[in-house]
Amino acid sequence: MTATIQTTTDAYPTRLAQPGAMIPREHPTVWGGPDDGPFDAAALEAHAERGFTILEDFITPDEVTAYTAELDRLASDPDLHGDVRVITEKTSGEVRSVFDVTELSSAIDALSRDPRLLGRARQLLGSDVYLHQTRVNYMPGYKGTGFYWHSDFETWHAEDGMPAPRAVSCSIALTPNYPYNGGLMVMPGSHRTFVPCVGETPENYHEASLKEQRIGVPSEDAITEMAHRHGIDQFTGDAGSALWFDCNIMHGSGSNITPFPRSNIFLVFNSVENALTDPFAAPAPRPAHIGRRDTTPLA
Ligand code: 6CS
Ligand code: FE
Repeated sequence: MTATIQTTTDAYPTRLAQPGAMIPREHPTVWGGPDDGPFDAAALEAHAERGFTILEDFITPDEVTAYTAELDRLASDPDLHGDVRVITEKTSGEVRSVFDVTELSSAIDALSRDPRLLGRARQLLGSDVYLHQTRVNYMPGYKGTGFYWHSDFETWHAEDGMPAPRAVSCSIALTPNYPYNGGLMVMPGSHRTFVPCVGETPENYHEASLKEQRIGVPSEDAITEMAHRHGIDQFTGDAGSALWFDCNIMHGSGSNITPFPRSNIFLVFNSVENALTDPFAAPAPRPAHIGRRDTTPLA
């Protein structure tokens, strides 16, 4: 009987029993070049350096109106109440996110295939792409709670089995993102460091983590060190602006105690060459509505 040896080496070990040292990212941030899509050389260089790119007026005011109507429809659709794809706020019970939105909205499905998105995702990832995860976030006024500091890739690596940080998220603002209504904060350049987290992943952890993530978040010491090293930028912009950010950038958002809601469409593109394997640090893969496994190239 020959023992099977774990062959896939884990370049980014996390969910450790003891704190682990930060790991320099061995993979590129930008995989394509200026001839592969709408970003020019300077834009690609800036994205590789900072780990994010803000595009004003990415979609038109009419599109903002149309997608906002879609968000309202999804949040109030009685058929979706109790659906696993609908995540509610821990305290107020208001809708916080709806996952798998391209399955629930043909308009958002069409947006994900729009050349403005597909062209940029393919260029940044240097290959055909598919959607790893889609969601709409509602950060209602007064009751919207934020997301603690984290790297999306840390979760997608540990719980979904994403091998390398070759994924990029596009967050399209459907409401104005002010500095004060729960806007996303990012640490520019932090995507080039992988911050391992301490703590074993509980069974079915996503049922808790999507409301409030406690495991798979970096230590305060690590956040302090990263904040001093990189500083903190905030994604502010009008409705219709888009934030493209690397899967491993350290980010988070505060709660929203203002009357102004913060809603966005969140589309995560993964390279077809970076298909999910077994989770690197979780008992079982998360359901497909959170981490998709169909790598059919988006067209
Ligand atoms: O766990 C996830 O996949 C989700 N959690 C957060 C806080 N951001 C990324 C992603 O949508
Ligand atoms: Fe996130």
